[in-house]
Amino acid sequence: MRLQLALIAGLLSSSALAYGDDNWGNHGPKAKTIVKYVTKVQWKTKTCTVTKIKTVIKPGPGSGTTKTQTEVQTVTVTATAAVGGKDGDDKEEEEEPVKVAEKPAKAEDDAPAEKDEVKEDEPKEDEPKEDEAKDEVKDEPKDEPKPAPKTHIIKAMTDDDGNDVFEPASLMAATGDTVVFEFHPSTHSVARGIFDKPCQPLEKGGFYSGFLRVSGGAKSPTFSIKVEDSNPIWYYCTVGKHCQGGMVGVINPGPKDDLKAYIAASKKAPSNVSPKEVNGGTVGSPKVKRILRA
Ligand SMILES: [Cu+2]
Repeated sequence: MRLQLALIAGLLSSSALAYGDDNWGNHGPKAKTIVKYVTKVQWKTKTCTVTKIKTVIKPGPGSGTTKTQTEVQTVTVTATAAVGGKDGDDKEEEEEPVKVAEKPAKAEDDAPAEKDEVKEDEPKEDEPKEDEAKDEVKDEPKDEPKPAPKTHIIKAMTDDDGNDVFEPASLMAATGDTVVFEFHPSTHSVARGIFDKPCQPLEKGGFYSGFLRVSGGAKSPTFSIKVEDSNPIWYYCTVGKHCQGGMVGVINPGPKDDLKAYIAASKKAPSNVSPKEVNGGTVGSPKVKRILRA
């Protein structure tokens, strides 16, 4: 294209504007003629403008004076209209790389945007994030089992050595968990106690199953309680001297809580006190006769 316009400029300068010379008239032998061609090429519009400025200087009427005549002729040609052909096209193609070169520059500027677009295309990669989200959702159910109540079983029983015991005597349970006291022969109970006052019931917020008498081979009755918090739950059997005999236990003992100390203190308890009412739990076998002792 540039060469195309340059050729046009040359042609116009040499021939297209030359016709004006014939119409200029006679200027006399002493006349001086100056011809200038100003060529302007506008690449954007692909036009070439050639301006012919012809100036004639000749002697004036008086000596020492001159008369100047100036003529301006302008011809504007659009390259595409003036010259076609494969060469021109090829040159245009040659010029395109320049534009292409500009495009990469823009491409660089747009590069982040393209990256963003890539990111937009990457929702496929974001899908894993969704998967992660799903995993998080999956994790939530994993967390849900925490509040989901677990059931712990503590057997109130007489061991092989004839000792009345809770088995296990110590366990950890989360808030919301259920602890099921399972009663085995012959007769036992469970009441929430106080660490500092062994074999005595906790008056408020406690529980008591009543006496549950079980014969051999019968289905074990149960007494279920819910763990309301993480505080230690001390408990004991209120039957006879079972508490003094060491039939005590604890749920969620603290690091400084000592079941052995509770057992030792219970042995010295002057009395084994039963709560006045069955409370604070659920008896699992209504058919079993509960005996309430004041
Ligand atoms: Cu007992």
